[in-house]
Amino acid sequence: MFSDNQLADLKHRAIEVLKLNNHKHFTKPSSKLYPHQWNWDSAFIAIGLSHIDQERAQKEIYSLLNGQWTNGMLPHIIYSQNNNDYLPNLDFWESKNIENSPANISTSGITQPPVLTFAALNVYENSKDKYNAQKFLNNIYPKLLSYHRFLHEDRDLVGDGLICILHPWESGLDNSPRWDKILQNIQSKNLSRINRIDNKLIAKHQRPTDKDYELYFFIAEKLKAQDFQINNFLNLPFAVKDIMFNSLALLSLESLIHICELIQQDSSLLNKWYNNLSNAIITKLWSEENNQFCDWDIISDKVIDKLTIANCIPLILNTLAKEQIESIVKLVKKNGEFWSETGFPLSSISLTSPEFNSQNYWRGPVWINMNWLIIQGLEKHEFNELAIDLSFETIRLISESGFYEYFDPLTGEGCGSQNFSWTAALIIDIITKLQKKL
Ligand code: 9WN
Repeated sequence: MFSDNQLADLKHRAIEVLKLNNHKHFTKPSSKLYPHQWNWDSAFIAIGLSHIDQERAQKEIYSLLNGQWTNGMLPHIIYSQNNNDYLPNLDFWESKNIENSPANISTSGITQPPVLTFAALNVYENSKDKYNAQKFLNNIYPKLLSYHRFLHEDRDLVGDGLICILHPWESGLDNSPRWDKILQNIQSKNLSRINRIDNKLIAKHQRPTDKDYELYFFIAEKLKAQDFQINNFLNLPFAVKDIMFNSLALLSLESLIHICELIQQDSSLLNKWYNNLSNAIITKLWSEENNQFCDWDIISDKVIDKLTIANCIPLILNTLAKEQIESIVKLVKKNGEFWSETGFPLSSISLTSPEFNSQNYWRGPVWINMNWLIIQGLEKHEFNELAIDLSFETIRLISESGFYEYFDPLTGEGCGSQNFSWTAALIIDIITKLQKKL
């Protein structure tokens, strides 16, 4: 379907995108729309970089960990100084006033999906200079451990082993319809109008609405008012056991246990977290009624039963029952819920869902990190042919449309920002692995 030269050329163009977005010790998600360092973006970016420049991949992770708080929290944004072209800007979070935050770095006060530890292990595995990579793992291990302690202790709000997110931005899939009901139920007279920058750079219909933004700021203000420390979750406007976030935390924990073996550290505490989280995902986030994994809203104490690609991300786990694997594979294959006969896979929500909108952010478009995670899951459970088909369709989409942030699943049209870093980074990973196989 693609010649060796075509694959090499696309990879070369992807490397150029990462060069373009390189900023000192990290890579911006895109140069204008997202001019700072983002948490899970950097993890995906480091995976791509690990195939082409080990030193830079390691730097990307060191830079992210520099923003870590003393309670282990890894912020969703680490701000570059002197750039006020993004909202919320660094002053919004007032993180400098908070004891836990790093002294000379401005960060947000919330986190993002935990892909970092998985990425760090990938960087080690893809490295040429193993001596240096081992040193890198030794250096970052205490920070990774404290990060996971934060997730498994501070964020296990109910005490059942599952991790809670406190803001739609923490999900990474900000305006996913999974959050609609919770956001609709927030009754407040204190919503302030936000003078947005994002929708002046990108077509309005491709971004979240003004109302979404008002609610995002309102929820963040509430968290800020309590210094991002949670005493009573019932007072929070938003608190969810997010199925994708928990699956990524388990994947990352598995990587941390592996890192422990590599650098000869004791992993007994990690094994305890692992067993708790793994059992809790399988027993508490699997809905027999819907025959799918679901999120849980802890404030209303109710299941969230939307069907989105996030509900399929548990496929990356080792610990699923055969029926659970089969039900996800049925959803993600061609002519399933996310891949139409004539379109491009995988849409971010079910193509038949009433909320489906082919160009609006996380409410329909294809995102390359979602495809990439599903490819990892398919390979893990040996659906190799389907993994290769999805890999080639992802390559086709980018080679026809460019390195966009997201894509219309019906037409392939690129949406959001151009020259988006994780699109480039993950296609480097996909192509490199295909080149080894073919
Ligand atoms: C808010 C940077 C980030 C991604 C998120 C994506 C988008 C930010 C925004 O961009 O979110 O964090 O301003 O919309 O939803 O997943 O990490 O690429």
